[in-house]
Amino acid sequence: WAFQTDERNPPSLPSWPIIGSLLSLRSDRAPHVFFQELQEKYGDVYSLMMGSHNVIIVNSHHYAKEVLLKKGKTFAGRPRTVNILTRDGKDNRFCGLQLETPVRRPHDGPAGSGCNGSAFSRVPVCREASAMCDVLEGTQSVAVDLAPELTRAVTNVVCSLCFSSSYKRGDPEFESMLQYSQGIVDTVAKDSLVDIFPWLQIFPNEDLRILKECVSVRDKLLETKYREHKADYSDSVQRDLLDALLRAKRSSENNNTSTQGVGLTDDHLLMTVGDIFGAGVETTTTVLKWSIVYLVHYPEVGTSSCTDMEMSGTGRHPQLSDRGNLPYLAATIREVLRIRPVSPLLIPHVAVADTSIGEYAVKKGARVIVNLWSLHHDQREWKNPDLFDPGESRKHNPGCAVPSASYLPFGAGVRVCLGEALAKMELFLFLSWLLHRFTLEMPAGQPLPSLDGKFGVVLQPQKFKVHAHPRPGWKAKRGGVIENRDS
Ligand code: PLO
Repeated sequence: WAFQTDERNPPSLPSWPIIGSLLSLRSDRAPHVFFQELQEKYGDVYSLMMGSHNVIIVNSHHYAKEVLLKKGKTFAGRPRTVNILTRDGKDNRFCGLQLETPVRRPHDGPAGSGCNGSAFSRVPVCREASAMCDVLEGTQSVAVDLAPELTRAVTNVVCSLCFSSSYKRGDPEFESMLQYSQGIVDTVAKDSLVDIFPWLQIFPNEDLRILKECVSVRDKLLETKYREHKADYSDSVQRDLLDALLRAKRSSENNNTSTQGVGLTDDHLLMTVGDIFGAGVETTTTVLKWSIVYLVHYPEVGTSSCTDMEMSGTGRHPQLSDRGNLPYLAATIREVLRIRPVSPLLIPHVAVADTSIGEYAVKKGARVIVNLWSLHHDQREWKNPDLFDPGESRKHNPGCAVPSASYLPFGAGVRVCLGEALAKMELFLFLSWLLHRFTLEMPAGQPLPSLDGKFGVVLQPQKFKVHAHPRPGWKAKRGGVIENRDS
């Protein structure tokens, strides 16, 4: 007894030198599902070795909140595994360390512009939603893959925030962006393999080659945008995020006492804007795709959302101010984010000091993976967690934004998603516009799209085609004003 300390190590998977717990980690399942299965045997918190790294997997919300909120700063470190993508962590969110001075969120509006949350009014989501619906109307009930148009709409929102630019249909730069981005999403998560076998970085394999190639295409695109911005930059106007970062860089150069000698380099700036751009596109697009998957699986959900709209008496297209009037659609979006979280393992955290999670000791340098999938599918917290049920999730906690404590689609704490507010606004507007103008249906004889995700750095649905039938009562009049022909 005399030797027993209060804190003990978490239950651990068997592990061997060099390969770590690799032999126990062989599974056909996606990592988040497999980690949830291991929870039955090892409990809510357990540890394993990835090569020489001690990794702690957290599978319940009590412990997750300790990591993200209560001890958020102690667990705010990031592994340097995405260094190819971020030029050795020179972004400040995804991989790099938190800056001491809070960085303005993009939706706060450009620094010094005096904008607050209402800067949203300047984000052209409705313009993009309308353009997307027009394109879909042109498909004349031929089954189409909605993904490219959804991606273009979301990309244009982020593009106008970051670079004040947008892409037309068929723009070759957009096509190349689609391609490199998919390449990065598919390969970057596999860097956990690089963690296990660090020499993979030295002896390039196929994935690493794809990743490097895609990153170099991306970097060229970012560098061009940067060059163009520098060429016509002016201190008096701030068009977008890139201008705001440029201004911050210039003022830190003029006033180098504030920056502890580190300064903002070109790389920092490029990687920061690259993260925001990449995250802004891939995440929101993925949630929209999942929403459509679930809407075709559960057509009654779309009908109920539309009933909401009709009830709220909108003889026009939905606007942001309608958000409070469409509770069923809001519940649907929440349920999609629960059942298919974009980032089921969030991004690994690293303990920056010796600490603990619950009753377990955690050493400095340990990696901590919060398994959001386990939180969102926890039998103790959710009735039938594998069932898509916006109605049920709403009943849990009526009128409340958060349906259960075991729900963190955007993470929490110092590393919380930077784009949460923007994402929620886009999801609401894009989906309400889509449902307002179309009914979505599978082509006759086609099986429903798979509910299994494709695991990558984001959990994406597989490709599928749907019919977008224009709703009979609605017709766009010139000038973007919409009327209900039946009324
Ligand atoms: C998506 C592909 C882009 O080309 C590069 C990129 C940058 C930031 C990443 C993002 C990708 C995927 C989603 C990530 C985001 C940072 C935060 C976000 C990981 C790889 C999530 C879901 O946490």
